[in-house]
Amino acid sequence: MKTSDFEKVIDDLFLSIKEYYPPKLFSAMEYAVKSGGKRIRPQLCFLSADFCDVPQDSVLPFALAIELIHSYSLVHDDLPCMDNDILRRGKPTVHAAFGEATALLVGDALLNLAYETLFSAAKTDTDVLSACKLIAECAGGQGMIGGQAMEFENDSFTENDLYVLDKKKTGMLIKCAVLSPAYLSGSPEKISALASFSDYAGLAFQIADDLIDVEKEEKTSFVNVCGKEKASSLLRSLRAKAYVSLAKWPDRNSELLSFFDKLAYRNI
Ligand code: GRG
Repeated sequence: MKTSDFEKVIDDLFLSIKEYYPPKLFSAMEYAVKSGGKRIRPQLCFLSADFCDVPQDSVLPFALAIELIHSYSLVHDDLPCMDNDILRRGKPTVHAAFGEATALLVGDALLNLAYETLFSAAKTDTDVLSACKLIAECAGGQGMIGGQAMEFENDSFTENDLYVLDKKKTGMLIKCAVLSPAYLSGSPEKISALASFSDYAGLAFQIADDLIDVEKEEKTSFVNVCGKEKASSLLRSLRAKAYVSLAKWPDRNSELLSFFDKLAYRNI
């Protein structure tokens, strides 16, 4: 799906809910979701659907829900009680623009909207239901929220701790974006290959982020804990493993593999 088509889907979703939401909450939700995100997870979801020979339309609710979950996580992550950031994507964060109470509610409302989207898709199809459950697990306490909690429950991290933390905090939304389409493919082999690929992609995405933010000196940065050289060499070895994981499908793997390179070797 073209990015512009996905933006139209988001616009339509917001139009369809507008009359039911208090105006400030609605505006702040729109601001959170439509302020220049790269839409990495939806793109991965559609590429994975192509790889699995699954129609992109059937994974659209997954892509949408995952992007809503991603958006809520950034709003909450920026709050004063978490990272206390006032800028995101070069613009005031949601709490800076709309106030802290609204930002908290924006996150809650986006998360619930994500599950409304998934429930509308699930009906009685068991593969779709399994994919929806996967998304909920990846977003929750054993996934992204669990990773975020680890960060606040510990003062320092070893390299091994970071593998666990990043696999959860950053990796799990990437994982469900890549893996949920595979659940519709009925192919255990592709499910297993994409599970590995998504693990490597999630970790590579975070290490790339740490290399970009090198001067931030965060306690959870691979660059701080292991050094720049080691982080770069980790990236190279993740790339090699990602390529091996999809090597069995040389005629289908190129789009996902080039996207891996975009994630791992980006500079924004
Ligand atoms: C607060 C529940 C809760 C979770 C927070 C996602 C997250 C967990 C925190 C955000 C901060 C962070 C550094 C996360 C690592 C993943 C990451 C680099 C997110 C940014 O993703 P992009 O680059 O963002 O896809 P855009 O702006 O393009 O949407």
